[in-house]
Amino acid sequence: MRRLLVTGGAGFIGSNFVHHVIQHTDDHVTVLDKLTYAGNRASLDGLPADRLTFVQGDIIDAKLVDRLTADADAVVHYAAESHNDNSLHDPRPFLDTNIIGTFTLLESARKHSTRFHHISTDEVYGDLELDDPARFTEQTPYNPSSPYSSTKAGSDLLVRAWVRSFGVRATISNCSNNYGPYQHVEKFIPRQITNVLRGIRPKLYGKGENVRDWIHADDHSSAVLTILDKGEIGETYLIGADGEKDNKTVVELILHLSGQRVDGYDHVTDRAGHDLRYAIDSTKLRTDLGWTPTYQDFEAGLAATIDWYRANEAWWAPAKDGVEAFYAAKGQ
Ligand code: NAD
Ligand code: TDX
Repeated sequence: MRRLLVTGGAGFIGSNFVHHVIQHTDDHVTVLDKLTYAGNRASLDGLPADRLTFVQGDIIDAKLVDRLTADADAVVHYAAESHNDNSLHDPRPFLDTNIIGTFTLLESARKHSTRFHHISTDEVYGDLELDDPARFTEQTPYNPSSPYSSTKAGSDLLVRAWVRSFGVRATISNCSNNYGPYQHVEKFIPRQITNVLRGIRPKLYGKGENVRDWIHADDHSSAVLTILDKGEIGETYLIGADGEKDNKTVVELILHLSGQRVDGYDHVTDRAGHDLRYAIDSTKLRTDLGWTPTYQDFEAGLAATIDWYRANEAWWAPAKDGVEAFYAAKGQ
């Protein structure tokens, strides 16, 4: 039995990871989460009390981080400010949590010689042209576009420096866009699903030609566990499941699966600096560590996600009106 400290474990991907770990291993999980607007304790409901300890706190709190890291065999670091649109509105919390928070955790991992896995994003590589057959690899140069992605890039570089300079036993993964249960309604797929459930027309930024490379959150979790078990210290692994789709196709599929007319959506003001296309080449993870994704059928995964939001309105409803008011004020 390993003792894992999971930061951001009450967020979307972190909570999916905690569910996955408890189902598939004997590990004990301690979650450290500030419960910002994006965190929800209810996302961990139903998990066995003897396998999970929940601590509400901030990753920039060095004393708290030190105490929790001292008791952990490994830290899996998900906590972040994660939404591009928020980072365009108010970047400061992104610097505090994504940069200073990661620094604080690294210093603690250094002090206690604790294994560290850093969760990051493909957005650190910037974007690709729509007609470019290239995909991101571990060798792609960093070129982030937004305040969010630049702070994630900064945090990745801190991890690399702490490995090289101080011998911290860390790995990094950069994953593509996740979908699945427990995702905040500010994000694209849950926003459109819950719009349809509320009788609001889905909102597509610009022409909707932008491409994202979708992976189910549970496949992200299995990849992270694989890296934790078998990854080589100091290495970066890209995580993706060959799920490229343009946004227009995704909105039309949500409408179709919800039994609505597929043209029943609005084009709204585009995002400033909107990245065109992300695409992941995950050959290294698959070949070196033997990982493969389970959710190969996007339409089936999306249908199950729509069912989850339909069945769990009490989980998302409290956030919905505030999110829509935030977007409406920006013409989105
Ligand atoms: P999220 O916004 O749903 O969850 C973030 C969690 O971190 C929340 O529970 C929040 O309360 C917590 N948190 C924020 N600031 C904190 C702080 N200072 N101290 C402690 N806890 C804090 O985010 P997500 O979509 O689940 O993303 C999780 C991680 O995965 C992030 O590091 C993100 O960059 C990365 N990532 C996300 C995606 C995606 O598609 N969503 C893709 C690749 C990588
Ligand atoms: O209402 C919308 N309409 C729309 O067209 C919203 C909210 C988004 N979009 C577009 C913008 C993007 O092209 O949909 C796409 C996906 O948007 P988001 O869900 O905001 O995700 P993205 O900006 O691609 O970033 C996500 O993936 C990488 C996560 O939020 C990041 O945390 C992760 O690093």
